[in-house]
Amino acid sequence: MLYALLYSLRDHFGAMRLFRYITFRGALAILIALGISLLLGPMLIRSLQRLNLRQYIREEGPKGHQVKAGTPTMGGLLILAALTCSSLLCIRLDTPLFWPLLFSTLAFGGIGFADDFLKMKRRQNLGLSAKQKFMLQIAAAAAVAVFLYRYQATGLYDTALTVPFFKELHPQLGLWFIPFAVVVIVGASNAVNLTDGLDGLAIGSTLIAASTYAILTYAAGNTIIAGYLGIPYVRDTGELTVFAASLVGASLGFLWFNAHPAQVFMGDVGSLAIGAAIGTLALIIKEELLLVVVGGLFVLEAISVILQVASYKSRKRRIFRCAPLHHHFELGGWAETQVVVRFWIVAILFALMGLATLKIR
Ligand code: 57M
Repeated sequence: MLYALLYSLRDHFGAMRLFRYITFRGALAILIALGISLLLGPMLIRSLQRLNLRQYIREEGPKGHQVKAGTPTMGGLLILAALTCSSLLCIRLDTPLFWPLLFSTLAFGGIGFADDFLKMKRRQNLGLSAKQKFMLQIAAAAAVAVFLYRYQATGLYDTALTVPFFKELHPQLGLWFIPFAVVVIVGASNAVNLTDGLDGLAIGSTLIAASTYAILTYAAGNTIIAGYLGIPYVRDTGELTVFAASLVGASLGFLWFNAHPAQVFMGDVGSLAIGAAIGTLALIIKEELLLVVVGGLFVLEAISVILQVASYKSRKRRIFRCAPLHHHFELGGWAETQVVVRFWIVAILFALMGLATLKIR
């Protein structure tokens, strides 16, 4: 919006030329999202407390978590407000693929909101049924997947897969792109959701993944950089760097309040939305398989649950003290902040590996 309003004034105020640059508007988006978060955060936390939208802690959880009972949740509303306002202000609104990306983020946020709200209303940690939640997620992801599939008719998008390390390999998925895209978006959303189990863990990991995808998006939207790196050039996606930057700013802002001891949890409204945003962005810039590397921490957390459930169902024995992985280390004697910061270090290593694959092709 600011681009449309201010760039046209460049003849009168030379500084307005800056609004032409994605990097400038990206930096501005970080600051605006951070500012909105820090400004609205205390008010939102007070409102959540007043409305008694507080976390119910499951008894079977780690004993140390009982002290967290009563912490306000649904703080993801703050993340979505900062992300949406900052993006709308700083991005060029004539960017076609911004709208399915924003739809995916807010649709998953809406599913999470419904789940959180029902949990609070029922005064227990049971919101939507797993089946209801899953069906709604598939429906929302399918809408985005079908849009992207049909969008390739414009010649501005290709459903062919990008395979890390194999520059020449671009298997055409055709109609299979739709179920594949649904798996990417729903998988990313639930992986972030599972990760959100310790103060600052999910939002700090999001900050790392969003920063990495801001770099990848800028590269994918720039013909020269994309050509040099041998990655797909996806026209008009450079603007989506501003969306990723807004997510970086919103993550920094939420981390201010979610750092241990957390004043607020993001709730499913935040975790489902964040995962959908990152998954959809990865699909749009054709770096969907790279998401497994860049979002490696989220993948590890999800795999730990899959292995634990499979092992318990088949052998009646657990592999981990408790899944997801962060609880295994917490029950092993690591302090919560030790688990979180060490998991952030692992997330940074995964992100660096993801960036390194760009040249190794
Ligand atoms: C999402 N939610 C946190 C908070 C946050 C199949 C099974 C693995 C499912 C999984 C599960 O329930 N996942 C739900 C994780 C919860 O956080 C709330 O949920 C939102 C995110 N969706 O925003 O509102 C708890 O996490 C803690 N927390 C913090 N700080 C934060 O900033 O301390 C969250 C954010 C909060 C708070 O205690 O209440 C969660 O952990 O439920 N289940 C689990 O993760 C459970 N694992 C488990 O049952 N493992 C089993 C089997 C099923 C694999 C096993 O290992 O045998 C653990 N979580 C809980 N209790 N609460 C352990 C038991």
